[in-house]
Amino acid sequence: MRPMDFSVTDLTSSPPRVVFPRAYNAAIDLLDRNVAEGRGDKIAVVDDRERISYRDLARRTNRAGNALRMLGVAPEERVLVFMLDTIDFIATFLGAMKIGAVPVPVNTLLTADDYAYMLEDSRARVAVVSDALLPKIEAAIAKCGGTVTLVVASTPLGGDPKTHRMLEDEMKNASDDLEAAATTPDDVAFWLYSSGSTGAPKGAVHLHAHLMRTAAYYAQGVLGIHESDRVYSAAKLFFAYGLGNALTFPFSVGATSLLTAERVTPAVVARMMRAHDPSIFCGVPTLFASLLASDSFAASKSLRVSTSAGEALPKHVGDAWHAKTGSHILDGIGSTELLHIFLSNRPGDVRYGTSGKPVPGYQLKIVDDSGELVADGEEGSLWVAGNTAATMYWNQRERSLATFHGPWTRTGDRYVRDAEGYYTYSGRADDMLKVGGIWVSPFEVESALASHEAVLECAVVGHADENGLVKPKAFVVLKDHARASDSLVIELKAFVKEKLAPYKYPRWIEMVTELPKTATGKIQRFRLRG
Ligand code: 3UK
Repeated sequence: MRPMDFSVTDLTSSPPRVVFPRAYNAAIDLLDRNVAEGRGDKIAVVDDRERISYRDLARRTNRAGNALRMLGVAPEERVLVFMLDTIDFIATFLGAMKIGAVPVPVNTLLTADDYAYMLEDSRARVAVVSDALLPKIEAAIAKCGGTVTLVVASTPLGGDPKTHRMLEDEMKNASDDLEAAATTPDDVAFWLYSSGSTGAPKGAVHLHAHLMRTAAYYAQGVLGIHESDRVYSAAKLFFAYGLGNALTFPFSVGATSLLTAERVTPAVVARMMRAHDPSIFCGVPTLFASLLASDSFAASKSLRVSTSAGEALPKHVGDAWHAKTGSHILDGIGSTELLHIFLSNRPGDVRYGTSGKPVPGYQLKIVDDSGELVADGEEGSLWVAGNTAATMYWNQRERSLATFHGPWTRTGDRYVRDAEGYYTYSGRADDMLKVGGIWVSPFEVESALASHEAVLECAVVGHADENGLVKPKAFVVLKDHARASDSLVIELKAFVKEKLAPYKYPRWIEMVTELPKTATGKIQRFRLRG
């Protein structure tokens, strides 16, 4: 039995359905199907260096799959994908899946300690790494003493590949014909790491069937993506949000994905808009706010809709974007666990300040502490059921049991539904912060700060900036309060930036002589918020 057939999406049934053949490989469904259906010459992806058709991308993916096989990657083994947004990222990701292996894309902004953990936890056989990121992975390998095989992919951003194997060479020597592994819709396809408030990152395990289902439910059902769309996702491919936006969704209908390896800035977004005229733009709230604040910004001529996720989109940002561009931003909430957006605004039904209504294909409930449904207008914990939920966190039984309960997944978010059925976000149940759409654990920032010689103790909480978007704020008690000064504040910020992913540093530091504590000595964070 070889996976040759494609899935069939039925959006007219309620809820929408995707039917899978038993022999199924998502890489074939996302790529080869476009060639089989006559879209072989259509441009699948444009990156900083080239534009590639579906036919050529299918071939390059086969080469990447064969190269990984030749490097000794067996079905079910993990391949760490530590890459910037390029055509090679996509060929590596889908090539690994096509041979039945399990690609694990990772956030490119983390520290060597994080990558050392992910290499050990995943037992990755091969790591494919963009040249510009090589020093970080070398530092990680030195820490964990792993035996992973490194393969370096060149990017326009450069970086010295040293004497490592090059992906380009490995692919040159590989056949562009590849027989897919005999997988099923329920086989493990890829993992995505997500961070919790304490403890190590959790590898959320996703299946082959999950990709097309997210495309059917959200991208086709809500966004109405079609073949003639050009999608630019400022959210990168390593993020579940970006992976859906820039790979799954456009490939599910034979549309075009626009990529850049460059770090997202308003200037880069402006250039992408000018150069490629996307019809769909995907960002996070902080980016929409900074685009609106930059004088030179103009949306692309063809822009018909934008999406926002990662954290709640402030109402005034949505209103200002609509006034400026004439098109709407659809705010929707998704998660690494559910893979993509399960609650969203939709075209023709946008209510800024809310997350909209459930995406058809998902069931939602808001419950109190005893698990009873709360009345409309009352706040409770949001749970979601849908067949795109991760099967577990890899090697984390306790944390899996706390999150995945049969068909239901606990989101950890607090929500209120109004009488008309719109859902409004009202905060996290834990201490986790979303900064620029990416998780930050206050505990991690605290331990970084506490490792500075001047610091006695500290507490980190979320604090809203001028746009109503949350950033870390630190309250610091110094060993010697007389040392409190502006220059020490600057030094502490730089110190944290050096130790952690830069987006995690505290934007404000307040020097205090003591922290509010309970009788038992526990810091009372709620007294520091606000
Ligand atoms: C928060 C939101 C309010 C919320 C994601 C789209 O963000 C994604 O995944 P993560 O695992 O984080 C999930 C958590 O982020 N959140 C996300 N979107 C919103 N809060 N309004 C929103 N619109 O706490 C959620 O539990 O990093 C987003 C698609 C795929 C994703 N993985």
